[in-house]
Amino acid sequence: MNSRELAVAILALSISLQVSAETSAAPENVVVIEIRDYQFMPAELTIAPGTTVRWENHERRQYHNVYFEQLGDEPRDYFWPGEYRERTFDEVGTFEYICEPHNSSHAMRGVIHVKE
Ligand SMILES: [Cu+2]
Repeated sequence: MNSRELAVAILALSISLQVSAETSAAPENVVVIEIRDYQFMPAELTIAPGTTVRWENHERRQYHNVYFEQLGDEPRDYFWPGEYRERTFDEVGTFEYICEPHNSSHAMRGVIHVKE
């Protein structure tokens, strides 16, 4: 194998590894919102009814939470880097949420639009 063929083989291998890493991250019909630098990414999301949203904490050492006051959540359900929270949205509507400890300090909030 010459060096060009080797480079192509390595490229093909790295592409297949990326694909398998992505597909194993979250099940189908789960939409991931990443938390980094005190932000929900994306902060605004539109989904169809029945979709599950997963909030993943990708900080180095900061905990956060996902607090839907209108849904009667516990405001102190914090989760740490490497952990996540999930919620399935069956009803159509607009659902605002905040990170309760960082809403005032970092404007850390988001909104989920559930539409048919
Ligand atoms: Cu937070």
